[in-house]
Amino acid sequence: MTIYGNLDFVDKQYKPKKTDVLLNYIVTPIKGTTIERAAEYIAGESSIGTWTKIQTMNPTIAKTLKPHVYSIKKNGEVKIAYPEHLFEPGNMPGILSSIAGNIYGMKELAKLRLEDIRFTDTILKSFKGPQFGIEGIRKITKVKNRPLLGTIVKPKVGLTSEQHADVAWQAWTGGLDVVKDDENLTSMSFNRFKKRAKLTFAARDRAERVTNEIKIYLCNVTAETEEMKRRAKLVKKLGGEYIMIDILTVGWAAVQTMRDWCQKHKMAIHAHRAMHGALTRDKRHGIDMFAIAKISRLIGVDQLHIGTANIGKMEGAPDEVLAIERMVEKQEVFADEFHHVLHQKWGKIKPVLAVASGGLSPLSIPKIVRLMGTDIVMQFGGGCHGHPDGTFAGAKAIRQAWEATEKGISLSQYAKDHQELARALMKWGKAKRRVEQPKKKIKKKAKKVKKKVKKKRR
Ligand code: CAP
Ligand code: MG
Repeated sequence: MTIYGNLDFVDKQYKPKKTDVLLNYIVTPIKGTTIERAAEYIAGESSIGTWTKIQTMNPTIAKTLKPHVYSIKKNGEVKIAYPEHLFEPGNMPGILSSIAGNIYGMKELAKLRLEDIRFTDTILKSFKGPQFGIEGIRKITKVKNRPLLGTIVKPKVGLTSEQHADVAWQAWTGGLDVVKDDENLTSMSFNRFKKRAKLTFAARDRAERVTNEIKIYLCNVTAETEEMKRRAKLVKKLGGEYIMIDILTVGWAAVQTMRDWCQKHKMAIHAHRAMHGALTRDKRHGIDMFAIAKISRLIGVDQLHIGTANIGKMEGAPDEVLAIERMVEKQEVFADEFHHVLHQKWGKIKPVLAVASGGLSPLSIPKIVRLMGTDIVMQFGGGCHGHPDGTFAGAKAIRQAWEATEKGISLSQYAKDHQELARALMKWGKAKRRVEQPKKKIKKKAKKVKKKVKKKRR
């Protein structure tokens, strides 16, 4: 197909090189357009082509910069190999303007989803990756081999700075390691950033003295980039070890700027993914959370929200969330046709600590640990402050639910002599029991039927 003159991009015999950036797309052409034709359009528009043959094209450009569509499947899965010279190392916005830019707007495509990117060594080396990695985070928090237990101050927005600091105090002294600002809490008239940071870090310092444990405050600096630097500087001055950033609403360029700032000031980055749903929900359109997580690790966040594998309130199937967790934690990720995942070696890029958050309560802990392991941060907003006896009791219930899980004791058993957990089970277990009740009844009925059948046989 020579849409772009003699720039055929589809070449199923092409063998990708180590110096190719590989892309995995799911392509849904409009009626009347074949996948091959759609693939030609994508490869051309994301690299050196345009809608018609141009006189200014020359053979050198075509030879050195032309991408190759090397795999097309009936389900619309298209793999494209881009020579890495097409991209500016170290410039994530630039890379995305090619591989996730104009192509989304092409009329020939009904839908387009970017599933995964395989970065080359040159591109990997041009980004910092996480400053601390999982090991480094465990050194900062002195939490050796259990999940970090945290909360998000609720209501999301609305408390005064004094009230915010008090809720944080209750959570830390109740037993949680981490207190986080909510993603939409920045600096409001009733809760200015400066005052909140000062009062909450003061509460953190008191809580550390009282509990003799390291306590972490994830202070949300999300704002215009220069303002983020000013807020991060205050966090540093107040003794903070982390800054929290809503990475998608601030944008990748700002995340790169703050990653460089954090290198200089030895600060960790907690990455919230608010707005990801606009990109990730439609499984045949947008950008997969897998690719967003990969970009986040490459730029260098230290902690990243990846979902709760359907245990909490947010969408995200278990196998997808677990594939993301493996990719952010391991040094090599193997190709997985089912998840459209490309083989990726991470070289010296450190791992990211996965964050499970959203709709969790103390009752979720055994399942989360079973599914996602213990190299995670678990965060409970409503599942802490919604405890019938308040935040302090909610924090204790979360800690107790972890202790039970660690000891291999059922929550109901452990609740017999842990009042706060008992009260959490009362509140959130009922909903669960209501749902589960019919199943138990079915089991009882099945047993009765079995007994009857046995009797008859005698
Ligand atoms: C959780 C949360 C987090 C979500 C984000 C919220 O609160 O603070 O932002 O976890 O979702 O605002 O919903 P709850 P994800 O514990 O009260 O649900 O982690 O999937 O990005
Ligand atoms: Mg939130």
